[in-house]
Amino acid sequence: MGLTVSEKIIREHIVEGKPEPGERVAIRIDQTLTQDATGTMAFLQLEAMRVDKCKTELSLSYVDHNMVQMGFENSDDHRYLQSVARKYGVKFSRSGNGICHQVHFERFAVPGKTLLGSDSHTPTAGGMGMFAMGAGGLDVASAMAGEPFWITYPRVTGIKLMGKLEDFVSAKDIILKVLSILSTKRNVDTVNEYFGDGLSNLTAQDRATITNMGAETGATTSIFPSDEITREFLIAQKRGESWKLLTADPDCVYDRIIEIDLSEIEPLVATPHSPGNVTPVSELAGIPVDQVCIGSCTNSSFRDLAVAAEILRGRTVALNTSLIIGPGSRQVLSMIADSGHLASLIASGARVAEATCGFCIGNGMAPGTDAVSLRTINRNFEGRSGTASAQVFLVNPEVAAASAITGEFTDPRTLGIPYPFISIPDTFPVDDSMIIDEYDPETEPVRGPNIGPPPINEPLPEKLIGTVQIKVGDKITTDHIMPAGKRLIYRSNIEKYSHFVFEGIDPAFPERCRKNLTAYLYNFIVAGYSYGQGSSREYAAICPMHLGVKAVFALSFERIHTANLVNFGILPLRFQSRNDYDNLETGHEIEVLNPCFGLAEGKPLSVMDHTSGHSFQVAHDLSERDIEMILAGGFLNWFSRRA
Ligand code: MIC
Ligand code: SF4
Repeated sequence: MGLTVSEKIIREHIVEGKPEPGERVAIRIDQTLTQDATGTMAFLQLEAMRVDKCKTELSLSYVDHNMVQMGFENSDDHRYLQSVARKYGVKFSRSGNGICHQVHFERFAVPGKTLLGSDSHTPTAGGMGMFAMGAGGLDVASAMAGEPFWITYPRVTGIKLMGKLEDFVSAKDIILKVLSILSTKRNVDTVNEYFGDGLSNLTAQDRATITNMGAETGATTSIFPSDEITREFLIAQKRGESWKLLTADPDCVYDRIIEIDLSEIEPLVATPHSPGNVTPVSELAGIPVDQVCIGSCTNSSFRDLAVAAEILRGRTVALNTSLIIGPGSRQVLSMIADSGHLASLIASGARVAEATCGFCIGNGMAPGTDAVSLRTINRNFEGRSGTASAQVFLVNPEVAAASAITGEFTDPRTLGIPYPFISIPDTFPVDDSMIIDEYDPETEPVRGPNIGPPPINEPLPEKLIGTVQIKVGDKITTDHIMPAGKRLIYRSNIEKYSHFVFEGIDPAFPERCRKNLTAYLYNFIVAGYSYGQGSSREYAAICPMHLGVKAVFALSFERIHTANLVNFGILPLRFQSRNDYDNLETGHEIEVLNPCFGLAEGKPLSVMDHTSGHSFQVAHDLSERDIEMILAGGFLNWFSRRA
């Protein structure tokens, strides 16, 4: 039987386990990437692992998230990251060089290789046939230390694209269409793999937009084959030698096939507050728009900004609308400058931001109260923009530009202008001078006062008794658990950051947890389906751990967050019936009976609810290795014991 692209890469990298869907397998990681908001913790953890050198073929440390620098904290983190990169022989992409995923795609991604990144949009590199996954910082640190990465051998969803997109419809609409079919739930341990004749009409960057935002489905990754179009892109980046042909075998078997006729897609929009709420733009036409943001790792390539510039050429941004442009990389910025597109954006009244995540992570450009903000980014979780009451809609660059002109939701096909033709150059201006490549094991990392030691948990206690401190519903994202935006400065300071756990839902949560700990009681979280969607930020596990949370009870969990919980010694436990979820309320005092013994036996665990008198069982999907880790109190304890 033939193999899919995903299976080919996994099988080539497998070091342990059976290559069968549902089985746990360990794979070799060729490349890693980290970014500054998750990287400081990842490198502190790498230091704690006491290795002498980074063991991957290539590891990159990017500075792109925490760029606001209102105090010393972010700059200190960047200085630490630069020095620690030199200590371990990791390449360092300086601030200003661009967003990690865009720069990695341009300069380092390689078809057929594996990439692990401490950012959930690492699958961007899947646009050129790389098996690229997001993970918590600790997993990326352990890959840098030479450890393989454990995944569940995935089921592969084949997404067949046929035909060609109409004018003013672009790659963003394809992934929105996919999200409207797959939704943001129940895709854990699957891979979205693209095939079909429609691929010949999609550039490498179009494909990267699709694999980038595929993260919102919750799949392990998304991937395209590596073909002639990939080769042309790599040649244009002066990296032709990195190319190899990589396609699925004609007789490969997908777990499920979704067929999409590209010519039938119209401009789409994801409405608040989930990337999965997809509807045609035409249905919202006329709604006033206060802000338009074009950029982020999803839609900030040369084509995306050039098409927006051409739609805006000779026109002015509407009176009550603010337009912000965020180029994806220094390469993109220099290209739009050289081609004159930047001048037309500036002339239209756009505010041009630096090549960073910026507004996408709520770092500046927060919309006004109740404002409508149209963004080309990948996530519209409530409050992520920095304004709790803002309504954020996700659209393609064409819709964004058209709406910036009219000041209201506009289907760009109604503007009455021809679709601008953007020719992609045969060669891109390559300049890697902002990437530092040094190795000196004697380097002493520079630590500012905000940088604390990596937090360590205690082994799992024999007696697990405590209080349910919060009960939440379905699709709770890691943005809900650990807010970013103005709280980002505390990423290196767990004691401070942990004051903001569940800030937007229940700001008193941390205080209740702390109080309970003084009474020698532990804390628990109760959740519905798809707990831990979105960002890979391991702080959504670390900070609850710091507050004495020992278990999360949920109807289901997302992949990256489950791994993060295990890495920090928190039990991810699954309700076996909806009834049990319904019966368990905030404030209930509960006891997990014989947790250590039960886990070691590999059985479901029994829980006694002392408040209601109800008892129930919870299941888990933990491997033997996960159980060892939880019993030890997390990865770092487990790793040092093993060493
Ligand atoms: C995001 O898009 O949510 C982030 C910010 O890039 C995160 C990483 C983080 O929280 O630092 C992600 O996607 O993993
Ligand atoms: Fe940065 Fe936004 Fe991309 Fe996350 S999704 S890496 S915050 S640009």
